[in-house]
Amino acid sequence: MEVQRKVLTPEQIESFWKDGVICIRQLYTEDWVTRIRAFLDDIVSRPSPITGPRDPSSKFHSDVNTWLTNDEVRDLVLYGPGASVAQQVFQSDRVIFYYDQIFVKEQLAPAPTPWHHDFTFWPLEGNQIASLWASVDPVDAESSALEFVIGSHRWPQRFRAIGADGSDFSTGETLEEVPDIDADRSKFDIVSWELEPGDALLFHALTLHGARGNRSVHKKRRAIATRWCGDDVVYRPGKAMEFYRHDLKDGEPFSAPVYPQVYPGLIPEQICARLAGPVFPDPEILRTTLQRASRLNRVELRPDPAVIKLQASRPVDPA
Ligand SMILES: O=C(O)CCC(=O)C(=O)O
Repeated sequence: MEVQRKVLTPEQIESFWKDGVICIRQLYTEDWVTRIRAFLDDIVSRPSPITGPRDPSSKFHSDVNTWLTNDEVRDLVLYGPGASVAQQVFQSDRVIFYYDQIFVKEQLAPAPTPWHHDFTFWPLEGNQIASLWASVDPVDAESSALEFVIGSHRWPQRFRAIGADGSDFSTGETLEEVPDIDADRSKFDIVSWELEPGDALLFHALTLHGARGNRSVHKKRRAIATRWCGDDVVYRPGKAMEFYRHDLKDGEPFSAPVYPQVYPGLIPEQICARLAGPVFPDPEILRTTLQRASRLNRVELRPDPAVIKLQASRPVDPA
């Protein structure tokens, strides 16, 4: 499959570093939008092994690492325009894919996305870390447009990692509370965009962002974020929940079969397992993560027990 590239202007690259977020109009072709729409609906009805069975009454659906089990998401990651735009803002020799996350807010889904930055959730260190977020539905303030605090990626603070459901992913570090931005929004330089399907937002891992619930009676807001890293990113264990086995050691350049190099090209021995079939979470790591989560009584994850059993005897990752 041919890799899609999109050329950013020098102004867009400069704005990314100055503001911490840019809007890239019509990044995804109509064909990609159709495919993304189809796989988002598919994932909502058949969640990944990490997320497990869904609560049918919920109007908010999130899932992670779906590229490892869904071939359509895999193709978007490996052959879509994400790696190309990340490379241009990072100006790096290599671009590594970290993971994908879906955020589907149905009509009148009340849940806001609390203000946060992503950096403190992730076992990474470096400055070349960004997410590419896009919705396959038109988005406006009513239908849960993402909002960003301009320039917050240049602030010195690192904030507590609180998930959308209130789960606290912060580890031993001393982290500050995210400021109460909604208490006085005039103190902050907040930006958001009305988007059409195909448009995308590229934002730095330290940029504070959030969204209100979906107040639209008519519009769903079906979105996917893909997360990308450049040359300066290293692995820092213990910062977040992990689900997959890899051989990365503290401080090593961030890349592994479950975090593959995509730019300047795939590395055959790294990507072969995923091209050969789905890659499931490591049962042992998943169990430990779940035990930790339930011990802390912080996070509710409901992986599909059948998948854990199925995978118990299957090596996940040849690295
Ligand atoms: O789509 C949303 O509501 C949240 C997106 C988000 O927080 C992210 O992609 O990091």
